[in-house]
Amino acid sequence: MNNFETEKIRKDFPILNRKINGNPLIYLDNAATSQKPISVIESISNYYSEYNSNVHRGVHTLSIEATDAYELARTKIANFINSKPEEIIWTRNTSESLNIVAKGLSKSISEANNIVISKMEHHSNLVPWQQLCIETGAELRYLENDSDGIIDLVHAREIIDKNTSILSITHMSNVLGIINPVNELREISIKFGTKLVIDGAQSVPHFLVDVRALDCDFLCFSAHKMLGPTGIGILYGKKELLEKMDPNYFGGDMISEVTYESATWNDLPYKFEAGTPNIADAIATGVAIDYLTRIGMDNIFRHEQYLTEYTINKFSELSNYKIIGPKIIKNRGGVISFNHKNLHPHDVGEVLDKFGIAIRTGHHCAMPLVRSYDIVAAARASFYLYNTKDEIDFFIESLIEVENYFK
Ligand code: 7TS
Repeated sequence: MNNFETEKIRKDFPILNRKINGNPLIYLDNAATSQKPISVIESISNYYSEYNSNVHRGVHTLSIEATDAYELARTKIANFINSKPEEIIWTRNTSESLNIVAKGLSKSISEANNIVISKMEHHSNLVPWQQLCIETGAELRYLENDSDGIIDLVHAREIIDKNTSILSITHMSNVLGIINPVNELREISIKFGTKLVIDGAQSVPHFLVDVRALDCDFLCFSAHKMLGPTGIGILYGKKELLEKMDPNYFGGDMISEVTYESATWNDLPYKFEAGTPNIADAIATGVAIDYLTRIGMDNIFRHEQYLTEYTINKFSELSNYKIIGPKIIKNRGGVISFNHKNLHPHDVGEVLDKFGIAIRTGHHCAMPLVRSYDIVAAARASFYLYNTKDEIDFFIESLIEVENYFK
């Protein structure tokens, strides 16, 4: 992606015109949430001003329009990840999607089983499995990785066995930026019938994820990290597995027949969508998908890799800052965690904010991973399609200014 296109893209994001503390906003906190293009923002207001109505209920025009738009958005998601619409369930976010899977599979887990995850999981893909193991007596096993985050596949072959019911792994780490070898892990686990769950919160927004090619059983991601609104997430599940899985929530829309004594469940995907859904935000998510598709996921990933490589090279000139994670671009996305050898990351983040630069600092909801580096927090810059090389230059200059600020 050349600079001209990035400049064109930037015009679609009204927030990028903001000044923060007198400086133009440089938004490098995309792993936390992305900014939204005007088409997504307008889609929400258009829904409420033109056709706000409940879905799957009415025979009136507004309800039909709302239902059509809501279901079209589901189809757009399905096409985007190469699945079928009935395999797409709207949730609140990645965290809820993962919790639904963990709860839904709980009946098939016993103390004879083990569940395998990595040591770099976001709490959303760690705590639900930890809780499931506490409830069922199953063993929670961890894949090992080196300090760059590279998973040890020899060790993986040792711990994944015939009792491994679930292998749940983040596609891309929100701390290290590494892209995990999900294909290899699928190959290792497939002969045991292990269910593969992928946390796609950091992958689906940034590169093409094809659930058929990956042969994953579940994929969880959030709209807000991919130009869409907050409050809406996606759970993809293989049809045959979703059909066997119990729903977590009961109520309107998710039933087929109800008597005073019992109830039966609606078809997929509605079995998992109790109550009035987040209609406006689902529709706006479809608009976000349109935007990403128009730019092209390959172009987006290439642009982010270009920015990441450029930033990593620039960091080598900063003697007091150290990157946590791989320093090469292979199998890596646009998330760079780093620390100053003397300054606390929160101080670094606060001074950067004075220059208009937004980064995240903290444990990034991956406390055990961050602690394994003998630190309590890290600073993190994360990129998206609207970031530019000039912004990176200013960011790097500002990191030097941060040092001067505390001198
Ligand atoms: N999994 C990964 C890999 C994530 O990065 C996040 C959010 C989640 C799950 C949870 O997503 P949610 O939409 O349910 O909150 N990660 C971050 C982050 O890195 N900074 O803020 C949120």
